[in-house]
Amino acid sequence: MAHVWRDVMALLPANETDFPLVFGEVVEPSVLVMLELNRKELYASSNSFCTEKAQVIIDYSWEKLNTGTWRDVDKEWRRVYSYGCLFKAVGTCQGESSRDKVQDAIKICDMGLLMGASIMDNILQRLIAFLKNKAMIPNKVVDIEQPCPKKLRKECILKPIINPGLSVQRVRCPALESFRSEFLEPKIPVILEGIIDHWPAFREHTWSIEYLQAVAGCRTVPVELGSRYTDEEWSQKLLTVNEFIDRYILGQREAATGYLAQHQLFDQVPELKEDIRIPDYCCLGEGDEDNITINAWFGPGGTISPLHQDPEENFLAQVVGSKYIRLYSTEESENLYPHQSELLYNTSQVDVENPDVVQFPDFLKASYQECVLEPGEVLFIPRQHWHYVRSLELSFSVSFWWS
Ligand SMILES: O=C(O)CCC(=O)C(=O)O
Repeated sequence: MAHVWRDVMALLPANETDFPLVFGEVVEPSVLVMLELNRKELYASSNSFCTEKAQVIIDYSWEKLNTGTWRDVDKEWRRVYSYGCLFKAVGTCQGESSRDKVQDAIKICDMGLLMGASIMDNILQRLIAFLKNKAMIPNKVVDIEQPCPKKLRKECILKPIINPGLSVQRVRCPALESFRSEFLEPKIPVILEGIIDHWPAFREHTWSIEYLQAVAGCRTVPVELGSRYTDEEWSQKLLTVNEFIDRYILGQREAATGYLAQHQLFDQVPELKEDIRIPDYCCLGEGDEDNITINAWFGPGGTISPLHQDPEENFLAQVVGSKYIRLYSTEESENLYPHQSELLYNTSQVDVENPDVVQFPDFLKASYQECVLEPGEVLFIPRQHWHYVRSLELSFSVSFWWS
């Protein structure tokens, strides 16, 4: 593979003077000196940049990012961390560029995007775009339509029979005003049909394992491991999308469940964001588009999100596969036995489809609605409405949290 160093340097300011290193007072002078040293070396002698100093910056700021609660971490430290990642990623691209080196550099940039803050006109994202396209990271090709029977985990889709008396109603493209008066204001869940058919995710770029590998295979993302986040053994791990697909979708670790459930995926992978659209109905909220949180939920059949509630209105859009969903209104909260701990107070202790009725006797008194959400459908979950979700097969959904 060709050298990429010169092209990578071309993404950076032309000289040291134009390379910004400006931080608030919280960043100690010694850290600034280290950052300046990195910058100096980057421009001083081409192709002999040493990544060790960059690692010092990463390690030092990592400590700051992991002290106290995340919301109290000063954004300046997140910027310092991103600079450390930038220096290290650029340094990694020196010399003959092997695929492994390029993959390492992309991973370092992803860490900066996940844990750091935006710097220099989103240079980490631009560097990844260059490395992915120009350095041509190979994408494995697996056709979801013609899976290799030995590898793809056998999915047995037993769709629950929905009791018509309990089923969530469906409406086709309601007018904004009728959605507001009939569902949003009275807090009534509804499945909206026909409102996302135009998404490129269903047309030009049909979402499939193959497509995901092509646009995001080499990207590092946090993955949830364990059947549900309330379990003791539940954990999070950083994996590339390809690793996640190999291990948890194509079934090499049959016993374990992995879920790519995260709000940063669409910022990290702009190609995926271009395949979806914010539903028009979100304009009924008070915030602007920047305040809408867009979450990705990608995982194998059997992935469960335990019964919980969220503080915002939600449009859960189903793109690939189907999901069984149970909904309880806030009036039922007492019968749902929320966890006592501050961290999980919005999550029920009850295993919805297999409840322990001795420990949680009132659970059976709670009235609910249910549905199987199919591709192309969007479920409106009113703010604070309790929801339980189980994927019935390989599934990719997108949710929009808005207020
Ligand atoms: O699809 C899922 O597994 C969970 C979705 C969810 O909880 C949400 O969108 O708030």
